[in-house]
Order: sequence, then C-alpha cells, then structure tokens
Amino acid sequence: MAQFEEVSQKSELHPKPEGLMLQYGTAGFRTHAKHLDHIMFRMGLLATLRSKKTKSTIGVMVTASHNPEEDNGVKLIDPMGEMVTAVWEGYATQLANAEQDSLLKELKDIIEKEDIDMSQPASIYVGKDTRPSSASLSQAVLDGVSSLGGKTHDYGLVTTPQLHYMVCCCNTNGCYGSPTVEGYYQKLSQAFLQLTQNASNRTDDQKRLLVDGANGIGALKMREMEPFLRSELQVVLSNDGSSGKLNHMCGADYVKVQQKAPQGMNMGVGERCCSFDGDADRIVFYYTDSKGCFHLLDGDKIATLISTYLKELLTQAGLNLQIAVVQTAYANGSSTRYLEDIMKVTVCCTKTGVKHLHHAAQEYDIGVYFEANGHGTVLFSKAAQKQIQELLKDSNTNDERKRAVKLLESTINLINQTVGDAISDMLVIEAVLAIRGMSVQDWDAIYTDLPNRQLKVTVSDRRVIDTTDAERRAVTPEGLQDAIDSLVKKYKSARSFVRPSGTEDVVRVYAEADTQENADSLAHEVSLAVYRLAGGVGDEPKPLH
Ligand code: NG1
Ligand code: ZN
Repeated sequence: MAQFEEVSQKSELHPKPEGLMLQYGTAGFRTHAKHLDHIMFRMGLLATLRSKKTKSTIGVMVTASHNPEEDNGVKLIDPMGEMVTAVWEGYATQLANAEQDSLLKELKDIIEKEDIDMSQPASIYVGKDTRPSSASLSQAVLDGVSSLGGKTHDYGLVTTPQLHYMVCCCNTNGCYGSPTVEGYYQKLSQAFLQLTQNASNRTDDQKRLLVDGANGIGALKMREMEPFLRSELQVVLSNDGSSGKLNHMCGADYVKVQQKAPQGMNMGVGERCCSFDGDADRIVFYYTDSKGCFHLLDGDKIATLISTYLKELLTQAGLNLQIAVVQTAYANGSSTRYLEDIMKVTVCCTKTGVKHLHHAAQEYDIGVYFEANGHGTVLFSKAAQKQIQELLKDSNTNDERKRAVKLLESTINLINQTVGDAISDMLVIEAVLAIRGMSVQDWDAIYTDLPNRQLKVTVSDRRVIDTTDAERRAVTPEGLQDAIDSLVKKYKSARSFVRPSGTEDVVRVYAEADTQENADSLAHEVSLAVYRLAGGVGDEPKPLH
C-alpha cells in the first residue's frame, strides 16, 4: 500500500539506534533528547492510529516536564484530554523498540489487533515546550503523522495542560471551550474575575503573587495571559526564561524536593510565592517567615484548601454530593489525618502517576486529586455538574444558596478538568484565598506537615523491587519490608516506603517522622537497606548530617 511506502521511506530519516530500548512509563517516553528522534516519528504514527480508532482528535505533547533541559519526552493525549490507555501504552513501547526492518510489521500488528479502519481520517494536535530540542523533535512527530496521511494542527509552544484542554475542546465540539490559546485564557480569566468579584476590598498586596516560571513554557504563557486578568492578579514573574536554564535551581520539583526557595526570586518576608514546573502542569506555593524559615505549601495543602472550600460551598448550596480527595503514598501523613479526622472527607490512596489518581477521582461526584509534588486537579461528574446547573436555573433558590451555586459554577469553569494545570490551579488557589479572606499563613496553619525526606538509591536493576498496597509495602526483594518495618519502629510518628521510579533509573525512598533529623536519619537507614538488599551500585548512601 502506498500509505505504508511513505512510512517506510520517512522512517529512514528517523532511524532507531540499534539495540536502544525505551519504555512508555508513567510520564510517556522520557530520556536524553538525542535518543528520541525515532520515538517521536513513531509516536506520530501511533497517534494517527489512535485517532483513526477513536474517530477523534488525539494530542501529542513534546516535553520532559521537570527533567533537565538536555532531556526530552513525549506523551499521547486521549480524546477527552486524559492520558492514553494502558493497552496503547503497551503499543507505544512495542512500536518504539521495533528495529528499523520490523517497524511496518509492528504497525500492521497494532492495526490488526485493534481492527483499525485505515480509510478513517485522522487528526492530531501537537504541542511542545521550550527545550532547544523540542522544535526538531516535534517536527519528527508531524512527519510521522503525515506519512500515514493524518492531519495535524501544530500549536507550537504550549503548556502540557493547554494541549490537553485543546484536545478536549475539539472532541466536545467546543462544549469545553474554544480550542485556541486565546479561548483558554478567556475561559479561565472570566471564571477567575467572576470568583474574585466575591472578595471585597482586596488590596494590591493581596493581589500580588510571585511566580517562578522555571525558565520554561509556563513563564511565557503567564505573560500572555496577564492582560486577561485585568490586574486582579498582579504577577511578579521570575525565572522567565530570559537568562536562566530550564528547571535549573528553580521550578516546582526543585522547590518541593530541596524544600527551599528557587534561585532568582526576590522574596519579601511573608510574601506568597509559587513555582511551576517545566511544562506547567505542577505547582507548589511557599513563603518565608520573619525568622527566615521556609514554608512549603505542596499538593497536599492545595488539595486540602480546595476540598475544604468546595465542601463548604456544597453545604451552603444544599447540595448532597460526595466529595473525595485522592492521594498517593507521598501525601504527608498530617494531611491525610486532617482530611479524614477533622474534615470528614473520604480519602483514597492510589499508585504514583496521575493516571491512577485521575481514574480514582472519576469514581466520585467531586474528586479532588493531587500528588504531593503539586500535580493535580478536580473532577466533577456529569451528574454533579447537571445538579449544579439545575439549581442555578431554579427560581426558588434563595440568595445564599444561589451565591454558593454560582461560585461552584465559576470554580468548575476555572478548573482544567483534563489534567493538572499550574496556571489553572494557581488561579483557583488565589480565588479561594481571596473569597475566604485568608493569607498564605492562615492557609499554612490549617495543619502542620510532618517533617519528611525523599532520597534516591541507584541499584543495578530497580525492577527487583515489587510493591503492593498502593506502593506502601515492598513485596520483593525478600527481607526489605521487614527491614523497613523495624527501622520505622525506632521513630515517633514515622512512616517510610520505597518504590522503583517510573521516570528515572533509581529507587525512591520516602520517610517522615516527628522531627526533620529523625525523618532524615530514617530515610538514610532505609536507603542503606535498599542498597544492601536490592543490589545497590556505586558508593553506599551517606548520612545526611
Ligand atoms: P516517579 O519517577 O515514578 O517517582 C515522578 C513523580 C510522580 C509523577 C511522575 C511523572 C514523585 C515522587 N514522583 O514519578 O509523582 O509526577 O514523576 O512526572 O514526585
Ligand atoms: Zn510537568
């Protein structure tokens, strides 16, 4: 067939280095950019098949999020803006690893397995982040799509959540919004302005927010969006990409893992600050107090504030909708305790990786999901949205209830329900703080985080570690969980777990305890246990102090 001839010819321009094996992990393919050209071409092919199969537009985003600038990566976006299904992740890996001469065979295998009608049209939306390698890599995606006769819309530089939004807008025929960057700014800013109208007498100080753009796409897009916010949010942007390197000593991941402020930000005492990651799908907030002490408000604090606010609105609106918070094992123990014991909110724990949280959140009327690292959003079920709409139209609703329902409606419009979105989440938090008249310090005081530490251990094969119970317990190697259990017993309010990373060739260790010293020393001891029992390589982990 002529169609496959073109694939054959074009694939020669994007050859796979022999022997290179990569896996579609929790965040798609991600590695040094120099290994990715063939992957991009092939993901263009796969997205085209997925589009034909689903008879919908599919997204392809070229980014490596919070990874160093030299890395890159690619993720496929399914019709409603969600991550591609597990079976297709498998196809992605299969296609990526096919040697040059068996590419067509693998392609045809997928077409057969999925019974794909190749005469169907295909439509692919492509986006990229600001990495130097992103331009040529996204061109390779476009080449892949066109070689199979698919149509592309190249959005160029967009944040990951913007591309998810576009895909969802397109496949809902505009019901979710208009599939343009301007449509995105308009939808979010209108909702934000409506919400902040409910907060009277906000001073310029309260409207001021310091934003660390991680020297990435988020900074660029924040600049574009600013005029739409009509000074209701006064953004002071640093790490805007004009001089610094992407994610280097800045960005949400740096701030969360290092538990310190990014470089290049001029923070006044008590000032509200936030950091995006490299593709603007994560956000964390923070401030420094008068003693110079750094306070981090991570995904758990964000989930707590948003769910508290939504629960209050539901009560005021007289709506009986079930709200749940979805977390992972990395959620701070204090946040879980606060949500369950004080807020009486259902909390559920899933494996790491947004797709797991997203699926779990879909089970509730309102599912608030956040990873501790600041990736998350809120999902409103169709039934919940319908009830809210009906109440809005009901002329018997009294003023107090009406106000609450209107706030719920605007909040839904402000949230990017397709995926975690730093810009949308930032605006939600700003609006909630404004409406409730809370400072960042009030928000921080809702509960106190247990001191915690995250470490990495390099082992020869991280797959020797198998976990269960939402990754909170290690099943293999033998003896590791027993060792962790007895170490945890030595400390107060302690908890620790280990799991192989899905994005880096390391084992991650997490520990929390009553003091920072104890959390650090528990994390170190558990790292040693991993090193000894799971085939550590290189030097033994050293104590932190
Ligand atoms: P891994 O490398 O599997 O721990 C990291 C994050 C995840 C998720 C993915 C995708 C931590 C501990 N892990 O996964 O939460 O965001 O990257 O980006 O933060
Ligand atoms: Zn990201």
